[in-house]
Amino acid sequence: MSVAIVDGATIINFLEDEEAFNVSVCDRFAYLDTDHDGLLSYAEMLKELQSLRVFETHFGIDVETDPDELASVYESLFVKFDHNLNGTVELEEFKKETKQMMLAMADGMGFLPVQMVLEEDSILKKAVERESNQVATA
Ligand SMILES: [Ca+2]
Ligand SMILES: [Ca+2]
Repeated sequence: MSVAIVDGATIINFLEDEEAFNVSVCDRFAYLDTDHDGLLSYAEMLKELQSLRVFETHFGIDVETDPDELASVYESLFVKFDHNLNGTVELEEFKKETKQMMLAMADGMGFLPVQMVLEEDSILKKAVERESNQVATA
Protein backbone atom coordinates (compact mmCIF):
# COMPACT_ATOMS: atom_id res chain seq x y z
CA MET A 1 0.00 0.00 0.00
CA SER A 2 1.07 3.56 -0.57
CA VAL A 3 -0.24 6.98 0.26
CA ALA A 4 -0.95 9.56 -2.41
CA ILE A 5 -2.65 12.89 -2.79
CA VAL A 6 -5.69 12.48 -5.01
CA ASP A 7 -8.27 14.97 -6.21
CA GLY A 8 -11.41 14.71 -8.31
CA ALA A 9 -9.56 15.70 -11.49
CA THR A 10 -7.15 12.75 -11.18
CA ILE A 11 -10.10 10.39 -11.30
CA ILE A 12 -12.08 12.23 -13.97
CA ASN A 13 -9.07 12.44 -16.30
CA PHE A 14 -8.53 8.74 -15.86
CA LEU A 15 -12.17 7.88 -16.59
CA GLU A 16 -12.12 10.09 -19.67
CA ASP A 17 -9.17 8.16 -21.02
CA GLU A 18 -11.34 5.22 -21.98
CA GLU A 19 -8.47 3.03 -23.09
CA ALA A 20 -6.47 3.44 -19.89
CA PHE A 21 -9.59 2.86 -17.83
CA ASN A 22 -10.64 -0.25 -19.77
CA VAL A 23 -7.18 -1.77 -19.54
CA SER A 24 -7.05 -1.21 -15.78
CA VAL A 25 -10.54 -2.61 -15.26
CA CYS A 26 -9.75 -5.71 -17.32
CA ASP A 27 -6.48 -6.22 -15.43
CA ARG A 28 -8.23 -5.84 -12.13
CA PHE A 29 -11.01 -8.20 -13.18
CA ALA A 30 -8.50 -10.87 -14.25
CA TYR A 31 -6.62 -10.42 -10.99
CA LEU A 32 -9.78 -10.91 -8.92
CA ASP A 33 -11.02 -13.84 -11.02
CA THR A 34 -8.86 -16.41 -9.26
CA ASP A 35 -10.54 -19.47 -10.83
CA HIS A 36 -10.41 -17.87 -14.32
CA ASP A 37 -14.02 -18.61 -15.27
CA GLY A 38 -14.58 -15.07 -16.53
CA LEU A 39 -17.00 -14.26 -13.70
CA LEU A 40 -16.55 -12.84 -10.25
CA SER A 41 -18.22 -14.74 -7.46
CA TYR A 42 -19.00 -13.12 -4.13
CA ALA A 43 -15.85 -14.62 -2.61
CA GLU A 44 -13.75 -13.25 -5.45
CA MET A 45 -15.38 -9.83 -5.23
CA LEU A 46 -14.85 -9.61 -1.51
CA LYS A 47 -11.25 -8.57 -2.02
CA GLU A 48 -12.34 -5.68 -4.22
CA LEU A 49 -15.15 -4.65 -1.89
CA GLN A 50 -12.73 -4.55 1.00
CA SER A 51 -10.35 -2.37 -0.99
CA LEU A 52 -13.13 0.16 -1.58
CA ARG A 53 -12.80 0.99 2.10
CA VAL A 54 -16.40 1.78 2.75
CA PHE A 55 -15.54 2.32 6.34
CA GLU A 56 -12.95 5.00 6.06
CA THR A 57 -10.50 5.69 8.78
CA HIS A 58 -10.86 9.03 10.43
CA PHE A 59 -7.63 10.89 11.06
CA GLY A 60 -5.73 7.63 11.06
CA ILE A 61 -7.96 5.94 13.62
CA ASP A 62 -9.68 2.82 12.38
CA VAL A 63 -13.39 2.90 12.98
CA GLU A 64 -14.53 -0.17 14.88
CA THR A 65 -17.04 -2.09 12.83
CA ASP A 66 -19.27 -4.98 13.78
CA PRO A 67 -18.33 -7.96 11.51
CA ASP A 68 -22.00 -8.81 10.92
CA GLU A 69 -22.70 -5.28 9.85
CA LEU A 70 -19.67 -5.34 7.60
CA ALA A 71 -20.82 -8.58 5.95
CA SER A 72 -24.23 -7.14 5.17
CA VAL A 73 -22.66 -4.01 3.69
CA TYR A 74 -20.44 -6.14 1.45
CA GLU A 75 -23.45 -8.17 0.38
CA SER A 76 -25.38 -5.05 -0.58
CA LEU A 77 -22.35 -3.73 -2.46
CA PHE A 78 -22.07 -7.00 -4.34
CA VAL A 79 -25.71 -6.71 -5.42
CA LYS A 80 -24.95 -3.21 -6.68
CA PHE A 81 -22.36 -4.69 -9.02
CA ASP A 82 -24.52 -7.65 -10.00
CA HIS A 83 -26.99 -5.69 -12.14
CA ASN A 84 -28.81 -8.74 -13.56
CA LEU A 85 -28.86 -10.46 -10.15
CA ASN A 86 -27.52 -13.78 -11.39
CA GLY A 87 -25.16 -14.12 -8.45
CA THR A 88 -21.96 -13.34 -10.33
CA VAL A 89 -20.37 -10.16 -11.61
CA GLU A 90 -19.52 -10.14 -15.31
CA LEU A 91 -16.86 -7.89 -16.81
CA GLU A 92 -19.42 -5.43 -18.20
CA GLU A 93 -21.13 -5.13 -14.82
CA PHE A 94 -17.78 -4.68 -13.13
CA LYS A 95 -16.76 -1.98 -15.59
CA LYS A 96 -20.02 -0.05 -15.28
CA GLU A 97 -20.19 -0.09 -11.53
CA THR A 98 -16.51 0.71 -11.05
CA LYS A 99 -16.99 3.76 -13.24
CA GLN A 100 -20.06 4.84 -11.27
CA MET A 101 -18.24 4.45 -7.98
CA MET A 102 -15.22 6.37 -9.17
CA LEU A 103 -17.43 9.17 -10.51
CA ALA A 104 -19.21 9.35 -7.18
CA MET A 105 -15.86 9.43 -5.44
CA ALA A 106 -14.61 12.24 -7.69
CA ASP A 107 -17.83 14.15 -7.06
CA GLY A 108 -17.35 13.86 -3.34
CA MET A 109 -13.78 15.07 -3.54
CA GLY A 110 -14.34 18.04 -5.78
CA PHE A 111 -11.12 19.94 -6.34
CA LEU A 112 -9.88 19.56 -2.84
CA PRO A 113 -7.00 17.10 -2.85
CA VAL A 114 -7.23 14.42 -0.20
CA GLN A 115 -4.66 12.03 1.10
CA MET A 116 -5.58 8.44 0.37
CA VAL A 117 -4.15 5.05 1.09
CA LEU A 118 -3.94 3.14 -2.18
CA GLU A 119 -4.05 -0.62 -2.32
CA GLU A 120 -1.47 -2.28 -4.53
CA ASP A 121 -2.96 -3.01 -8.00
CA SER A 122 -6.16 -1.08 -7.29
CA ILE A 123 -7.72 0.91 -10.11
CA LEU A 124 -7.37 4.07 -8.09
CA LYS A 125 -3.65 3.50 -7.78
CA LYS A 126 -3.44 3.15 -11.56
CA ALA A 127 -5.27 6.45 -11.96
CA VAL A 128 -2.69 8.12 -9.76
CA GLU A 129 0.24 6.42 -11.48
CA ARG A 130 -1.08 7.46 -14.86
CA GLU A 131 -1.22 11.07 -13.74
CA SER A 132 2.27 11.08 -12.31
CA ASN A 133 3.64 9.47 -15.47
CA GLN A 134 2.07 12.23 -17.50
CA VAL A 135 3.63 14.85 -15.29
CA ALA A 136 7.00 13.11 -15.62
CA THR A 137 6.87 13.02 -19.42
CA ALA A 138 5.38 16.49 -19.86
CA1 LIG B 1 -14.33 -16.53 -11.03
CA1 LIG C 1 -24.44 -10.55 -12.98
